[in-house]
Amino acid sequence: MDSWIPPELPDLSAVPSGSGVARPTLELYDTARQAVHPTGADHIGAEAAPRTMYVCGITPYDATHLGHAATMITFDLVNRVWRDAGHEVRYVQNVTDIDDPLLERANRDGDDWIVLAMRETALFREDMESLRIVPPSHYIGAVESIPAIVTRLARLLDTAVAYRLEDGTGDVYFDLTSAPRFGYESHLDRETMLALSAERGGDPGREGKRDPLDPLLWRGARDGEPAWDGGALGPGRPGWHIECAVIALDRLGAVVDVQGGGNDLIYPHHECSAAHAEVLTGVEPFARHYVHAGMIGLGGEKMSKSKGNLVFVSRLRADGVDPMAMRVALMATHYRADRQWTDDTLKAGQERLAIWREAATVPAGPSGADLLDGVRVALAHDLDTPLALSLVDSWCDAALAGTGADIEAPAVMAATVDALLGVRL
Ligand code: 5CA
Ligand code: ZN
Repeated sequence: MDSWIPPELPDLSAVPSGSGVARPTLELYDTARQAVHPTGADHIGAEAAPRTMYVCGITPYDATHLGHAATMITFDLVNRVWRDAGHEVRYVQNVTDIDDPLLERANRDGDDWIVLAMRETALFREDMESLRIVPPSHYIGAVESIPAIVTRLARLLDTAVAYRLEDGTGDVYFDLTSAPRFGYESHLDRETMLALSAERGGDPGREGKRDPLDPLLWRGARDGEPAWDGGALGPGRPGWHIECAVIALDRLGAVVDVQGGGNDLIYPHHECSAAHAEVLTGVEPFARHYVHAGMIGLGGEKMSKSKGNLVFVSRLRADGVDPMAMRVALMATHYRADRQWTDDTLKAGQERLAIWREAATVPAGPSGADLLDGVRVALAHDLDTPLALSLVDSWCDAALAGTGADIEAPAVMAATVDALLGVRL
């Protein structure tokens, strides 16, 4: 499906590096390794190879809240840092445009699920554009991927990795014994997996499964629910985890550099997607880095559709809030931390942005090349935005105090925050 219009990216390659050091390698925390690890370090010819990233996108209802925005900004930073280092980036994001929660919401509101999904996806695109998020190279819906999913599932049925329940529903499950390393990504014990699975769309209590944790691959057609031709599977619709696995495999190959999303997806979603992909290809691990953004909360709880404690990007925009201030506010804290959104968070972002804008207009300031180097190093270290933003603050304070004689520096500062942090002054 269509993504959105890309922001203009200033070219920083003409700015001489202050220290003359080579561009730092992006290091990211990998949930599977439980450590910060350099990206691009684990494969032959990695230096010249394109970087690949799959990010779990929205289920299109209640979009775009600030939690979605924070997660999209996180992976936008990965994209920008890689590009700045000269890498080609192949980036795929999905839209879960068929799933139980989408149908439940459409039923609740008397909406057509297709209209709801199209409306919310359109709103998400607008919000992404306003936040200057570089669009994915492929923006892919689950529905348009059904034929590809069916082909892969047929293979899993043939090889007995998938099994059909014998209760007449036509539901097909993934046999977890085919994935002996299951759990390597999330490191959770079985009890926690059972609890999270029940909470996050799984059905550990379902009768007839070989293992309560076995995830759904194909849901047989039900009265009143949309269904597609599944060939040997029978009519129905795909399960959640297999959608992301197939979209990623089809567009990016058997292994991706980064599998991304919020930390609410660590289990079961990313554990199961990885298991599906690895059984389909025979190659592991599916992702060289499993990268997870912390949850944005409001009023002490995770911002979530089910709780309804949402602040929408579009609402703030309608109230006249500059999306660049939202971006600065969300980057003021580290992406991996679960954090609360308050009025003060936004106010601090707005004040900071105003100072940056003012400083960009001074005739000269401290070295722009040093600032660029500093921001590059900060971001390369697991996207340390608090440090990167404080370096910009320090440069601005000094420039506004009349310190420094670099007449190129105000423009370099503006280009740095634009290209690397996505903030247009
Ligand atoms: N469609 C699935 C992924 S395949 C999904 O989780 N959709 S979502 O609409 O619920 O979330 C979209 C993205 O935003 C996911 O990466 C999710 O992990 C992330 N996300 C959801 N809520 C928050 C939050 N409160 N804070 C940060 N990120 C969030
Ligand atoms: Zn996903």
